[in-house]
Amino acid sequence: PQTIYLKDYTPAPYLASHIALTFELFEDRTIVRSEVTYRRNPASSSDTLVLNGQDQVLLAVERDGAAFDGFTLAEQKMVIEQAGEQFTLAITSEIHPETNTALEGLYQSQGTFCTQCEAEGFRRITFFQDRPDVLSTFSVRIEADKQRYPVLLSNGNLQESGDLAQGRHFTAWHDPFPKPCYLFALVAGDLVRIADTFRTQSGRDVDLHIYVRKGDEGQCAHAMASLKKAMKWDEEKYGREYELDLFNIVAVSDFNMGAMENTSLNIFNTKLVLAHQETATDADFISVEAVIGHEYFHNWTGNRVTCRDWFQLSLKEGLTVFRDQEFSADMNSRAVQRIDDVDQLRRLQFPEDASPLAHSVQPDNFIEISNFYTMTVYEKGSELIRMQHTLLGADNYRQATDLYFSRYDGHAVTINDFVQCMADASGRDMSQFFRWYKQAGTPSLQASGRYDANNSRYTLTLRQSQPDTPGQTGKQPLLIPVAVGLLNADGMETHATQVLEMTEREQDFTFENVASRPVPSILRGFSAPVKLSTDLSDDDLRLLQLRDTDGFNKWEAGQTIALRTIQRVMADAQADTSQFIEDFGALIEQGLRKETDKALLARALSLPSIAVLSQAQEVVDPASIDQARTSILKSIKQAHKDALVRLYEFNSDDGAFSITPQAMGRRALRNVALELLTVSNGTGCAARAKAHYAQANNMTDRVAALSCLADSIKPERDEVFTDFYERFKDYQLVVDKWFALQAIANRAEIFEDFAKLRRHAEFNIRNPNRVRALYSAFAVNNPVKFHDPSGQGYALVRDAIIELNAINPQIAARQVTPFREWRRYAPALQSQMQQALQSIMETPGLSNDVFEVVSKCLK
Ligand code: B3K
Ligand code: ZN
Repeated sequence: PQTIYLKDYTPAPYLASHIALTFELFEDRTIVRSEVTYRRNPASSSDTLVLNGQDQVLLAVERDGAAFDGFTLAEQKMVIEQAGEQFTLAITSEIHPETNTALEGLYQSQGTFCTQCEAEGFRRITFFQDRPDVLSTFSVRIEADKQRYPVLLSNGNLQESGDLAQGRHFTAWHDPFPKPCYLFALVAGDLVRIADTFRTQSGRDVDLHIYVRKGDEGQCAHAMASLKKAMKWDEEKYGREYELDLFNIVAVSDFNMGAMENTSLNIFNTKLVLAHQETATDADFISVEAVIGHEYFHNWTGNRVTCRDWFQLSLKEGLTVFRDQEFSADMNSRAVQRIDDVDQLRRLQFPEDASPLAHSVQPDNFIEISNFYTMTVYEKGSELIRMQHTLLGADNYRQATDLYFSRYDGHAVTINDFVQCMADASGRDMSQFFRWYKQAGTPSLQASGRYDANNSRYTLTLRQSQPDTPGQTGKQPLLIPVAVGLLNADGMETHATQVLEMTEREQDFTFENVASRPVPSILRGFSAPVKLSTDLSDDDLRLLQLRDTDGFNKWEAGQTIALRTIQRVMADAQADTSQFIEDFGALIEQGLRKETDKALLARALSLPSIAVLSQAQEVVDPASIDQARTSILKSIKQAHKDALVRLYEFNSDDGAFSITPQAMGRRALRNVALELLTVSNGTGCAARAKAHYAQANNMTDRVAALSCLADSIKPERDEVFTDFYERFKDYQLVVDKWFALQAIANRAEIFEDFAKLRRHAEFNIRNPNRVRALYSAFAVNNPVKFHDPSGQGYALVRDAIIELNAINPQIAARQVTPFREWRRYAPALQSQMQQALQSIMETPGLSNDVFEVVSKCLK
């Protein structure tokens, strides 16, 4: 496998300002004809045209209308040397979507033809310069059987449609905005359409269509409402209007990731479109809204302004994640959104940054770009945009994005170009900030305070350090925005939030007019993606937990206290936790008051996850973390059972279902109470969870009940799981939940259960959602059993990776991530993880995708 380097970037030798495509879709083959006029690119010194092509049977090549063979075919490339100034190439090839299990390029999902071209799927459709800096307008003609495929869609506007001989028909599409081929899309199927319209700020009406399989049309209202909210939000917050007349969303069941922002024809995983209270949880509703927003926002950040090369992926992804997070914060609760986003960053990105797969947000090299759609590029990338927003302030940030859009609409640019807009609009020098894009690893930030009573002065000393990561040592200090406020001993805020700009390795910041020893609230809103450690005492943290004005830090203080408590118990099972348990009781009492923010309290009443706790361990042993964590949960239940019952009852359903943030908060709080009440897995617990399930009028409560029963060995477990399956077996997304909820069971029977699930008639290794429901749920959310000392957990994931390698390399490579931190585990686990990786490495016919991640893990 070949490594590709950012430093080797050169402009495309040829421009391709327009491409005309014709698709003839049949059951056993698809014929694709492309016609492109190539013109030498003045920015390039080369006259060798290199077209990428993969898994195609080449049928014919014509140059300027005559048969042509002046090319060589090598390694998925067609090369034409000394190709000339300007000429037209027409290429016809045969492809096989009906046997395409990689789900890249053109493929079929349950009888619907659909495409996925990002990053490099277009080369499986026709020979073309498959790189994001080649921008073309597209005309597309699609021909197919009319009865089987009444709906034929592509990007842009419908130009023409009509009937053909032999029961076939066609549509013709034109997309007037030049785009890279990774944004091309085609859909052909028998789908139903939900229609609505949106009037833009300038008064144009845009048709909005969502296409789903028959029977799913009742689950689209939330997606449609979310789309309209997103369109309005982008006008208000970024001044961005949608400029085509049509916006289509198509939902398909077989999809490698969440969704794809193809111009005016977004293709989605059904999981991120369909939502109804009976079948979708509150978390599902939230993610549908977020991802509908995310893909829509790409219209400007990604499509109208796109990436020069794939090293710039975070240009569109980091920025668009930031945009969707802010959209969600505006639509729901800002503090809750921030807590959930940071929690996700810590659970999933921090470990990546601490692993052999650590890479910078703008990577320097890759083997397979699909492996770089990572939490680092997306979520850390979003944190980098957020810091720029913090440093510039909202007004300058908006000026900078306006500048970015006006400067680069219709261009393929770099992250550097984006950051330069931040610099130009604000007059700030962003060069030190740019190091965030180039240095991998999560920085550590240490804070210690000194109070000088004589001068009423408080000095905060901050120290930063950057860990070494593969290929990177001796890193430079970063520009870190540290948002700090001060509280006095009574919990009053005496100094409002101030953003300290740290630029040195170690730096003092002084606060004047501090009348008494303060308690600092540091890194408010998680103003930078760092690991913070402070010299705050448990009492200081308790004060912050109760009185901080910053919702995020209030939660964070509680989490830090919990972390310290769990660590004490891990060090000594007899450690005194009485203070913690008592304080926890006071928190529970808060839930009995009407005015309490229930969503925030639900999060305050949740202990840090094993994934987060693992990061604080020198040598990770999930079983011992789980033991300590569970023993504290049991003590909480013992001490506060009555209060928890009251909390559960006080927050019981008030009748009509709704998805307002308040209603979601109430359900979350009640389900946290349920979880605490059922932690001991006894007879009473099972009965309580079963009753909760039986009374549920929505999926959130049903899933909560099932997850409380998952570890149980009581008969109620099977009763409820069986009922759930029977009730929802026609809903694929709910069957996914049924698989996942069993895969996360931390109980002795898990390996027999797992084997049964793997053989279940409804398990299908070709369907990525099902693979994620069974294998990712197990490996990521069942850390105790994945890391079972017997090695059975590792073995079953290893076998799946080997099997998937030949079916769907992208999905196979994803399944490797739970192994990446193998060196951090206790020796007995470590060597078994290493062996699993090694045996994957020895698999014949290893894909580039899997090769890259496994070889990097072992290095
Ligand atoms: N841009 C796509 C991701 C494509 C992944 C390709 N392997 C979805 C998104 O981030 O919006
Ligand atoms: Zn995206």
